[in-house]
Amino acid sequence: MATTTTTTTTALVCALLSLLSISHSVHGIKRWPGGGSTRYYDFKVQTKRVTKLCSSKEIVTINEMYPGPVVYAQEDDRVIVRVTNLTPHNATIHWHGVRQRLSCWFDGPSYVTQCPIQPGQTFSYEFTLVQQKGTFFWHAHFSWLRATVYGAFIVYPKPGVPYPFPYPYEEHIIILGEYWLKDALKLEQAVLASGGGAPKADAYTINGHPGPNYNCSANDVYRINVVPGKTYLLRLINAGLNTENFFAIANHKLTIVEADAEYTKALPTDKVMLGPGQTLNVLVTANQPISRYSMAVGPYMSARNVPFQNITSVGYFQYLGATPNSISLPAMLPRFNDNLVVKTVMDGLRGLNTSDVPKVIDKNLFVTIGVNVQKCSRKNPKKNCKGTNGGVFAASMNNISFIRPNVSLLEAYYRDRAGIFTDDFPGAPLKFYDFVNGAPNNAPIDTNSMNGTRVFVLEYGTRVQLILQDTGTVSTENHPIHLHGYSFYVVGYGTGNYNPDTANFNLVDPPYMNTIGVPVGGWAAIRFTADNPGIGSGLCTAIWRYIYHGVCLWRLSSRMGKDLWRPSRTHQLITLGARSFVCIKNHQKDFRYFP
Ligand SMILES: [Cu+2]
Repeated sequence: MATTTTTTTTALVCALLSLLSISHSVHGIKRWPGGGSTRYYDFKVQTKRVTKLCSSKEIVTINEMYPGPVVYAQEDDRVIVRVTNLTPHNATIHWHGVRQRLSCWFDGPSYVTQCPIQPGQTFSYEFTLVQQKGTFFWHAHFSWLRATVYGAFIVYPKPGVPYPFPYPYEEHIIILGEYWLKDALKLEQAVLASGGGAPKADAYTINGHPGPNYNCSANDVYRINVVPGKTYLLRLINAGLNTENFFAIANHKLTIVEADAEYTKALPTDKVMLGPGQTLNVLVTANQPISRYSMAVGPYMSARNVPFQNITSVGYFQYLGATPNSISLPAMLPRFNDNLVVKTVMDGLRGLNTSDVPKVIDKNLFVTIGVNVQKCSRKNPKKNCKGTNGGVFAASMNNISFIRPNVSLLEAYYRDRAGIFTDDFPGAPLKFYDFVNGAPNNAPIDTNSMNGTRVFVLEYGTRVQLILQDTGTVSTENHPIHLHGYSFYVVGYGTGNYNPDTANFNLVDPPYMNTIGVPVGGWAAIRFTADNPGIGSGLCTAIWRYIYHGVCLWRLSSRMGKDLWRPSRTHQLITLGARSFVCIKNHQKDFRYFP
């Protein structure tokens, strides 16, 4: 079991305080907090045998729990999680949505901010939840380990600070996931070897339970018992690997009050869509006749010709006094390709605390996202060419596919090691064309992307607008795009190619999010102020099904001074780094993406 204790700490990094002069804003940092309390957790990465869907297998878990232990904290708390890796696989943990103010060393993406925690090693994550509260989650950030290594991360407001909505009678965590009968890491190896797409999940799950629509799962069902008349807060988290999902409860309205751990204006709806990495808090009032109602999770698949699981995962929303084992009333989920439902909910979503939306922009970035097909080459022998037209799938941003280095990029930057990455990620596509209907090179024949480990440099304090444009090289698709180190205002989105003359922006009350589903065949505009030094990444949370990741890295200019975000007082990273600045090569389970 996870253990947690609370102690008061002194400000560990107060020495840094005087160096910071960041003006007060709603979402900005006022001053460096020492953390109200410190929460300690002990995570053991270990395997566990589970039986699901008529068969059993070993899965990787934290503390033999699936989903993993819930991390609880309060706004401005310090969180310390010691992770001990007892498996033969490399591992890291990412704290999804935590902005990691000056603590990017502990963000978790392997090969970006740290080397993986190798078998037998221990690594402690330490960070402060600076002005952050709400529903977060954590997950493994190494390969497909995150298929089973994930859990909720709940941050409450400070004592005495109320929610901006009526206090619920109870709250429940609902984590959506995907489950494969085969070993997730072996599946990933097979996908990498084939150059094609990933096989569909064998089941969707709610808190690890597939529900009665799947074989052998009549009793493998998540249920919530509710008292008639009471209002419940559901903390919805999509921890799935590849699939965007709809969620609905039969006959019940959901009122969205928080998205990606930031309050929203209350938005009533019948159903919601969550891409991998998105979280939503919804209120549900048990105001229907006493019965058992289905909570349903089904796919949202906007791309063409991609195989996906179409069996709905069901849990029970069961009233006290309902006949046990009664049939549950079915929930109405949208059709798998219902883009309008997704747009309608997004249209209604409004931020609650939005007084610091950047109105003036210093830097306008334009990044295309999508999937390319690269030609088979000497490096991609024939058997690896199961993508469209005998090629190899490669996700890209601005037509550049990310090559994973064998070192931690953050350490490479911190130690001024040359030759690991280049500072030339382009702020706009090298070529403008009909992104939605065309191809990047000689349409439609040449669909190659370039490969590289390229970083975009932002000056500290830059007010950034980033236009994310979906491309249709293989197929247009809704891409959930996530930034590390920042939340951002979603100021606009639309269909087709982005056109600044016709684009409509909301600079008054846009939602403040960390993951945005860029509309299928369309674009989204996000704004943020670059005030969190380090190296972060912008990535598609659902694009793991392709061999190359679409990743765009940013770093802030070193003018900020590296002292501000040096490794923690424990010097753990320095020590670990001295040994493993070059992350261990060819570990038996750590296959590399590129030979
Ligand atoms: Cu994240």
